[in-house]
Amino acid sequence: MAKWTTDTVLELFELPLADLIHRAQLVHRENFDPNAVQLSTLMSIKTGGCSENCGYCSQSAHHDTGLERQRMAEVDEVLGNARAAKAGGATRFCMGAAWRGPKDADLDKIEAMVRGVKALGMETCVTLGMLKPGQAERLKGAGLDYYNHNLDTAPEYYEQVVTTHRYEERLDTLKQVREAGISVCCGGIIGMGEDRRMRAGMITQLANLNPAPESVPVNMLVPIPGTPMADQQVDPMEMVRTIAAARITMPTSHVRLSAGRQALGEMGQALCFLAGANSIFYGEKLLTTGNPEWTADQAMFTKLGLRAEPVVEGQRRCAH
Ligand code: SAM
Ligand code: DTB
Ligand code: SF4
Repeated sequence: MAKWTTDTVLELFELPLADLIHRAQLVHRENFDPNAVQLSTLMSIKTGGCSENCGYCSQSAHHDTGLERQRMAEVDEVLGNARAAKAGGATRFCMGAAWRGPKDADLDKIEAMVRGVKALGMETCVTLGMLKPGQAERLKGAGLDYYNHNLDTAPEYYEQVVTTHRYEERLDTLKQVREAGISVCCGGIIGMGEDRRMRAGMITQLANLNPAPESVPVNMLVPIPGTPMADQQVDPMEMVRTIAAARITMPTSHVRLSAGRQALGEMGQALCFLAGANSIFYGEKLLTTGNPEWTADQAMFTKLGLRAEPVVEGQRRCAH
């Protein structure tokens, strides 16, 4: 039986902001140290030329975004970046590829990357698109901790975002990841022209996954010139409300304040942390777009009294 309905989640979105933040804080403090933030660093290991037509994406071959395509990175380069991320304070290294899904032959190199990053003592995450039977098991065998695969929006809006694959196919990959014993990182984007009810619908879908994703990245659209969504924008306060709704409906998940931190600025990010965000992408680049400098993030942490979470995600602080 579904735990949440779009109507009940929409009611959360419509609360006065102070009431919404108060509820999110109560849930957050019951389940986490409210001043700790988990740090993940991203690397694009295969850039551009993707067969899919996701309307927000700089890497789709269907849009003329001027992005330079790059072949799959070499294992040594990836491990060099992972070492630098670890030295900078990140605990998880996330590798992203612009694919509809990996070929079996691609996985040989991916397995080596996962093994290498794991050997550095970091948590591992990959986002490679849709998986075929057997692929999740191979990734698990290499030591993969998390697979990122976002639902991105409400089911009824998905066709306005992408037509080269279906929502059900995303759910199928998530099922394979779960069954292989890999933790799920699954979230979405706000600011793609959806309305508030659809934002609530997306959170409802995520919260009703059984179990809920261990990590929930909430992205605010980074508009990319040349994509169909180049001119979209959203009130940043909707980001705060979406994060609070994620926190309340997925109490023990890490909620990641993901793309959009540069546009939010420090004040906007502070509100997101108050709303229950407790993870960020840390490092000067996301996949193809910018992210705050490491030094700017360190200064923000000092200002807000936040500290990097030292523990792995499986070992949550819980009052009960
Ligand atoms: N190809 C894989 C896939 O689609 O799952 C992995 C990479 S894809 C770039 C990972 C996620 O990044 C997307 O699902 C989306 O949520 C987010 N994303 C991509 N471009 C974005 C943008 N311009 N603004 C905000 N989020 C974005
Ligand atoms: C996620 O939800 N956000 C990250 C990660 N998962 C792979 C990617 C954000 C990409 C932002 C646009 C870009 O840099 O291309
Ligand atoms: Fe971008 Fe992933 Fe869609 Fe490809 S499948 S266009 S990389 S979001």
